[in-house]
Amino acid sequence: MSRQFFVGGNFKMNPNSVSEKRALTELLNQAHLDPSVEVVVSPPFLYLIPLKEILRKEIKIAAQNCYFKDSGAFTGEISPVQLKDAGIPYVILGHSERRTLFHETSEIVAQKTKAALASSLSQRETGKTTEVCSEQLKAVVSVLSEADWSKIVIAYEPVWAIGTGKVATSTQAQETHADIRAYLSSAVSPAVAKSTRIIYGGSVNKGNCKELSVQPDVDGFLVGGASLKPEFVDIINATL
Ligand code: G2H
Repeated sequence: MSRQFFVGGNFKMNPNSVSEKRALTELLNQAHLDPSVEVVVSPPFLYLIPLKEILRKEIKIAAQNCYFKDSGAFTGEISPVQLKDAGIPYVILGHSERRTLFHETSEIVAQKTKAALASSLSQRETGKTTEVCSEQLKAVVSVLSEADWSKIVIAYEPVWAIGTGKVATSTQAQETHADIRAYLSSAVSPAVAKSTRIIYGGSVNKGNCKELSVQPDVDGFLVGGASLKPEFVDIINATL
């Protein structure tokens, strides 16, 4: 089964002004984007609906977080049910910034992933990459059935490459992606391993995206800083 190339723009806590937001929207609306790529942008909560309304329809929108309860007294949180109701088909869960700055554990991420799926929403220098990936995936695997995986895209982001300008080499990325796929094969099933998209994140830019995109187990990107710039279009079109 061939996996559709996926490019996500993780805007994080940006942009900071309406004019920046407008410029970004115009850029994406006017650019030629490879129609075979699934493009998803993830702005802060405040801009989810406005962006959904003004962006061209083939670009999907993702939230950057959600809680694992449907509703209730959880000040400052948003539920997967609310995202679904607003027509937001994706949510980024388990980003390392959430884990580090907001103390989200793998168990919390697993609970959130399970809750998001129930609503039908659609680490190398230390030598611990495989261990960290397995620990984080294990928590998710333990709460999901085989059927749920069609709605999941896994992002591998080495923490040392996030916003640092330091990108994994294509060989490093390929090795880790292959390891993650092998883990899925043994922990879930070979079919799920074959069909699940595993994307790379961490200082992706227009200079390094092409080489990464040709690696057999790299199925797309999660782009931070560069998703706020015109080069995001080059990254979306990396495989053209
Ligand atoms: C990693 C990535 C997007 P950046 O967090 O999630 O950000 O491309 O800025 O390293």
